[in-house]
Amino acid sequence: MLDHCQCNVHFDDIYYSRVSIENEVSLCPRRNPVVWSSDRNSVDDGLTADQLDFYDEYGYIVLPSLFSKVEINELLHNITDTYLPDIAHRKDLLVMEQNGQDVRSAFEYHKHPVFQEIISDSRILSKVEQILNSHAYIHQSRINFQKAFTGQGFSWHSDFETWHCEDGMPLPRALSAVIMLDDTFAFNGALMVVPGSHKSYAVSVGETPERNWETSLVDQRVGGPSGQQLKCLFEGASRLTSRQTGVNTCEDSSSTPASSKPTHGVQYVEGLAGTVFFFDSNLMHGSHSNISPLDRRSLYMVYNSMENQLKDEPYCAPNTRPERLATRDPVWIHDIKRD
Ligand code: 6CS
Ligand code: FE
Repeated sequence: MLDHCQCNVHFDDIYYSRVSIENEVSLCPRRNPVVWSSDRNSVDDGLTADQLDFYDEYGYIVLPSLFSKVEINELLHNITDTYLPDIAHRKDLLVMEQNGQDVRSAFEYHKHPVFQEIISDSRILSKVEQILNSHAYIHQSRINFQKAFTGQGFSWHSDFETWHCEDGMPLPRALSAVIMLDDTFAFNGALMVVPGSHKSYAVSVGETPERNWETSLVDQRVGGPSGQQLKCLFEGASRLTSRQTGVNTCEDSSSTPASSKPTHGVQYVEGLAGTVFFFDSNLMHGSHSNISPLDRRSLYMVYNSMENQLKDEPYCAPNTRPERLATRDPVWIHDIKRD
């Protein structure tokens, strides 16, 4: 395995992306840890050593029944009866579906008083801080509605690619915790992940347009992987190179013989309401549209390490995104009360 990533010409930024032409190597091994602590000591409300190993290897973990039905109903009540009415005048916090009728996402709920408990709930925060091996703060919060019949999907992407390029997040030392608010099945739009894909960084082609965020949250046009990169990730390869042949080929970074190479494929993340799904910021994921009669609502909390706070300038975009999409105000870090 090469110990030097030749992904791009920007050697001062190992996660540079949104290049104008396809480079020699466009899929390169991750250069930072996934689980940032080196020990596997038990932590109150933390993950077990086996769970941490699973998260490290596959980039996600699904924990059923972390919240009770009563708690989920209370969250739903806070969303529909308090939060949405309270932000009715803040159209900037809402992202609508392309039909213009249905709310697709509502952002920045973590600043509202009714959600202070949930963002600091130790069932989530302890696991997050254990993985990140540091204190954490909310980088972004949003409620996804994926409404029955009309909720649209999302094309394949790595969140970190966007947070690095557009928000100035230095390293993939962040993760999402997702509370399933509805029973979630493959048929109502469950997120699809490529297990193991978090260990490769897919450099994308295409420069970030001005004010990209105005469209990217409905339809991401830059930052996503190519078909070839995805194919390699599905196959478990961590490099994509055209160096010798001029033809893109997948390369395994290990010395594993081709015949026993891991095939990661795609996994649906299913679970009943109350399940919590944690996934690494660089895990490749996407979803189908929901044409079923069942809503698939979920509460996203994106936690970033306190030691990985955003730079003033984005790495590969003309301007930074608004606070509602990328928190820069550390007050939200320190105000979180621990149990
Ligand atoms: O642009 C963002 O920050 C968001 N977009 C997607 C598709 N996923 C994660 C992230 O919240
Ligand atoms: Fe995402």
